Amino acid sequence: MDAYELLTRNAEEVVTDEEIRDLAEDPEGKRAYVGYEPSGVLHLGHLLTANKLIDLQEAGMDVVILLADVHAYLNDKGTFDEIRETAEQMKAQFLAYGLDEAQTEFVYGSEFQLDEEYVLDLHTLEVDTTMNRAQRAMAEIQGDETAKVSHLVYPLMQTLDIEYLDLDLAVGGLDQRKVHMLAREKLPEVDYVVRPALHTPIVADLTSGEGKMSSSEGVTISMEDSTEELEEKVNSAYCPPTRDPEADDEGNERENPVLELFEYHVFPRFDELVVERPEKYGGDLTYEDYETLADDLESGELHPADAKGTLATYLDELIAPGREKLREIRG
Ligand code: NAL
Repeated sequence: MDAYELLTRNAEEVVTDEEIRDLAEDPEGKRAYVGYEPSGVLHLGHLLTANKLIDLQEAGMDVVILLADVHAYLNDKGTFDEIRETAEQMKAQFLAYGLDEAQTEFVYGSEFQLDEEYVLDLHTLEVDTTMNRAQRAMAEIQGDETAKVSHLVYPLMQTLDIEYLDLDLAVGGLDQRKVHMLAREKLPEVDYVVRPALHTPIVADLTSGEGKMSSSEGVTISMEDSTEELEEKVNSAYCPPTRDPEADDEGNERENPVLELFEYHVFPRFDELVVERPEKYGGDLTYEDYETLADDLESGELHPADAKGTLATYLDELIAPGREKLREIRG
């Protein structure tokens, strides 16, 4: 796979394609950047961006993971000490998941976001940005709660981070796109350079095939799940046998969470999947690419129950090292 393909596969959007092509010309040692509000346990939402980070590392890029402790604090996620502790656990789980330790740098937001120069730059952006503009940028991250002043500062800080960490590429879920657009608009106004952004899709909730899969809303799978819990969640996942004609509106071909998990979580990490079936049901099936598996599910060649069993097996293999790590940490 060439560098451009590694950078862009499974991405929902790149801004802009031309800038990403430039980056793909010489990715060696370039810095990609993702930020997460620390939380104790990684779930599939985190792992989807992590898969992209692994692609980028394979293309030769270095990865900076911002443990966004100040952002989590602004978003009311706990006391500073609590947030710090969950960040340490998060770090261990990312490495266990398969990020290359030599190509990964972890940075706490509070290491630089409280410096005088940063704070003054932040105030400049505050002067320069209407409340309405900041609030719009934050809408998808914040959810439904009433906006606080901290929610307006949050996207401005995220904008500034892209400059302060000296990045070549900002990566995030599609829910981060408005903040990245704000950054593209505002950074030049304070004489900083615009960087390209890459957005991963938001995978549907496991049970409904709609909405955002995260730890707080809907059913997801996390590093905390036992093999049995994982199997149970996958087995009760929504898995319509045919294409949903209305799913196209969202830019999503099939809103089938089982297929989405194969596409975004399993195929990127395994060269080949084996669906084990008894001889009387046709024997084992082997898949090297997602499209063939999806077509077989839709044509009836692959039964949803067999697809789910296989999915659970591979997901379990992916989360097993992180699950072990968590057990170790928690004792
Ligand atoms: C992501 C987050 C916080 C700060 C960032 C700074 C630069 C780039 C990405 C960042 C967390 C993210 C979330 N807003 O919703 O989890």
